Amino acid sequence: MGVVNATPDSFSDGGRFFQPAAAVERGLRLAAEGADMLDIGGQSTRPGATPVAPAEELRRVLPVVVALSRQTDVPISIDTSSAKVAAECLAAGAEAINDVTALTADGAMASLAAASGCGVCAMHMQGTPQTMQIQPRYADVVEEVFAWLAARRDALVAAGIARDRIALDPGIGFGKTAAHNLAILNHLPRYRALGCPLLVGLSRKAFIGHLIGDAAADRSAGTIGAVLAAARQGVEVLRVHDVAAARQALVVFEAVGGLAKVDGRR
Ligand code: HH2
Repeated sequence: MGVVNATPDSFSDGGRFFQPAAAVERGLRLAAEGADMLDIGGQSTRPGATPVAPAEELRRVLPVVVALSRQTDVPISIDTSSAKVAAECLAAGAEAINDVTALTADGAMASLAAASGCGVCAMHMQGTPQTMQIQPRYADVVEEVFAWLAARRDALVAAGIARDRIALDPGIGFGKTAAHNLAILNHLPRYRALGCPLLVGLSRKAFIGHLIGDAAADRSAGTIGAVLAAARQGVEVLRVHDVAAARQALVVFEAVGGLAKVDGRR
């Protein structure tokens, strides 16, 4: 999944693709690089980000969704927690909703997803982007995130969303310390028991800077290390900014036996 941030303030590429034309060009480039899906966002969810009104979010993303759905066959997901934004983007050609609140923030989101038959990604977050990095706390982060995702999966199915249209995401960096993120990334196979495809967004995130002891370093190479580890643990969808690099690494990793230990069959 390639990330297209039509925002002025995203944590790693804020402002670079804020203008619709730049975002469309970025999306087409990620598609050409081999993205299997494009995730279009009009609101940063980085820690402390200021919420954006749905009208402004729509102004940012709708032209991008319209243009990309005309110019590429790669499925488009809309990264939003607003049912109004999601509805307009689905009508314009998006096929999935990626909601970092797991469809809890907007009461109309689950019924929209159920009625439209779109794909859904439900992500775990402790708190909100405004509060989430103020002392996140868990007794057992792996199991608490697991239980929360299981409950959300059940609630979404009860709301009429087909189970095979739901992907679940433990939410790396969303209300988690570096230690919490590492615990989750070391136990990704646990989440297979949820019975839904797993999506993980770890691209360029702060835990990489923390691990190498340099918060300001370029995190591209660290991202690739984490992408390969997640793939080896069976994660189906990897949300990344640099599709070409991730795809090249994954192709080679698989070809040289990197996935072999997953199931022992090869
Ligand atoms: N991470 C970000 C945004 N959306 N969605 C899912 N499902 N999982 C994630 O881990 C995830 C996400 C944050 O990354 P980015 O979009 O690059 O930054 P920003 O929120 O600042 O725009």
